[in-house]
Amino acid sequence: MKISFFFHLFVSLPAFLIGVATAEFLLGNGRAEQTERPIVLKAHTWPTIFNSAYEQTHASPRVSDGPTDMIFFSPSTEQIDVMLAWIKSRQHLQYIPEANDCDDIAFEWRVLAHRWAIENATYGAPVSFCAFIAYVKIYPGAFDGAGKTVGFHALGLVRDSEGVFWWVEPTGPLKVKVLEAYYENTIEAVKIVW
Ligand SMILES: [Ca+2]
Repeated sequence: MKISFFFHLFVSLPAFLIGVATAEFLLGNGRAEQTERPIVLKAHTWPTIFNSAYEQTHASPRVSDGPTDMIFFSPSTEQIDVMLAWIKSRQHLQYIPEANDCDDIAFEWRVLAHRWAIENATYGAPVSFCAFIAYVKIYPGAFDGAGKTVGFHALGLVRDSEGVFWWVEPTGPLKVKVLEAYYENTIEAVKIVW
C-alpha cells in the first residue's frame, strides 16, 4: 500500500478534523521556571511525524500503526549525539539470547531516549519525543561500513529538528540517515514500532 493512499484515508481525515495537519507549535516553558533555563519548543503534530517517517523509511504503514502521542519535539543533531552518550552510560548491554537481545536492548534504548528528553530537552513540557524503534533487515556495510553481517535487527529511529530521520544502533553511538541507508541498500525497514 502506498503512503499516499494511506495518508488520505487515515491521516488527512483525522488531521482535518482536529485542524492541525502540519502546524508547528511553539510551546510554553513547561517546568522551565524550575530549571531556570527558559526554553521554547518547536514541535509537530503526529500526522507530520507519521507521514515523514513512512516516506523516509519506506516501511509499509498498517491501519493499527501510529504514534501514541499527539505532539512531538525533534532534537538537533548535536542533541542526538549528547543523548546517545547519555543513554549508553545507563544501558544494560549484557547480551542474552532471547532474554536481552537486540529487540530488548532497543526497547530499553527507547525508554532512555524519552527519559533523556524529559530531563534535558523538554523539561516536563507536555510534548512527546521523536525517538522510536523499528525492526529492520540489515546488510553488510550498514552504518558507513561498520555493519558486517546480514539479518533481522532492531534499531532506534530518531527525527532531527530538520525533519531528517536517523537510524541509530542501540548498543552504540552509530547513526546514519534513513534515506542514505535506503539508497545504499544497507538497511531495509520492516516495521516501525511507535
Ligand atoms: Ca528478545
